[in-house]
Amino acid sequence: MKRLLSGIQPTGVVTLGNYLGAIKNFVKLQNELEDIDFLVFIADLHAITVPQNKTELRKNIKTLAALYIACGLDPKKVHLFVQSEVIEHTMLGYMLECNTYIGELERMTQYKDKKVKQIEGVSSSLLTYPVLMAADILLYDSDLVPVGEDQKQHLELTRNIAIRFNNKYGETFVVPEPYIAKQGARVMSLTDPTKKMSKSDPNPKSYINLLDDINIIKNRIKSAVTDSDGCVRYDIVNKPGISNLMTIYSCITNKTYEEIENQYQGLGYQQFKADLAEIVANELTPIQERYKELITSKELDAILDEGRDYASMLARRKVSKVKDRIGLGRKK
Ligand code: ATP
Ligand code: LTN
Repeated sequence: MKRLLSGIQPTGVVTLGNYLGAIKNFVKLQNELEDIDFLVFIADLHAITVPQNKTELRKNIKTLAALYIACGLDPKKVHLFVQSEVIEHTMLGYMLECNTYIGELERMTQYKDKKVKQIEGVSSSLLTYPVLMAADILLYDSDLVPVGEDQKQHLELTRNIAIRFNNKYGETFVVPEPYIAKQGARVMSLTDPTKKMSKSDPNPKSYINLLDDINIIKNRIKSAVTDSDGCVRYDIVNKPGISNLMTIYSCITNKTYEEIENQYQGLGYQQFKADLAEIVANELTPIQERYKELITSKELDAILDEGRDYASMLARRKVSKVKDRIGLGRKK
């Protein structure tokens, strides 16, 4: 049996980028892979590496949990939980920090990017963020970690930490593999297709919030930045805007770029965008409906309780083993 694990931070809204790059792939893996144990969590401890508003954070945790299920994660197949409810994440994080060098952390691109955006100073947890992420993964002996391309460097570090620990203390951790879906790994901004679509972008027109009004979503697609040559052709270098929209089209319909190009030959961008707006709307409408049912139901809490209990059971066992390897506490 293979174990899969992934997490998303409950910061701000959930975008079409998060959906196509992460959540939709989780659903696909859940449905296609056999004999797997799949854990998905809401990375609230990661979220507080940068300042968060207390009320917003609480709301975002619940919203993300409901959205995961609304997007198709099946609680019978996946254990869904909130990271901070399994305290072993921080315990293992600390033990791994003792085996990670500051130089390795200072090299992380995400740290360098986020560091310069901080107004109130840079928290030490922003630097140690990837070690907590390594702990999330190694705690459960995860074999496969489905993430977007931007997380590849963190996965590489996780592998290095695991190998280093195993060499020093004896075989303790499974060395995980990243699983990066070929398509949807990088959905770009609708206003600047050379930048990734990001929920922290100050311009809301640059992204699609999964829970936005459907008409707003359609308009965002219709007004997305493209070039002026009017030919629906995939060319990421010279036509990044239309190529990005084709990626979205292809991810939802499973049509290849070639099929899309043939379908829209001579038809121009207006028709293509109008169709894509409908395709995205049809994908998101049932998700929004299910979300509305879930967010007020008791079902959601029951799902998160089950996930927490299952994850805690695995995590407790692992931490006890790691402490023993290091020589912490008293011998049992
Ligand atoms: P921010 O942009 O504020 O850094 P984010 O939107 O990248 O946040 P995360 O919580 O860091 O959100 O990412 C959640 C998951 O969604 C990750 O697996 C990430 O790789 C994926 N993801 C995020 N943005 C995109 C995107 N534009 N295209 C594809 N996948 C994405
Ligand atoms: N760092 C990731 C979220 C994340 C994660 C993880 C993903 C935290 N812990 C463990 C996979 C496995 C992000 O920012 N997208």
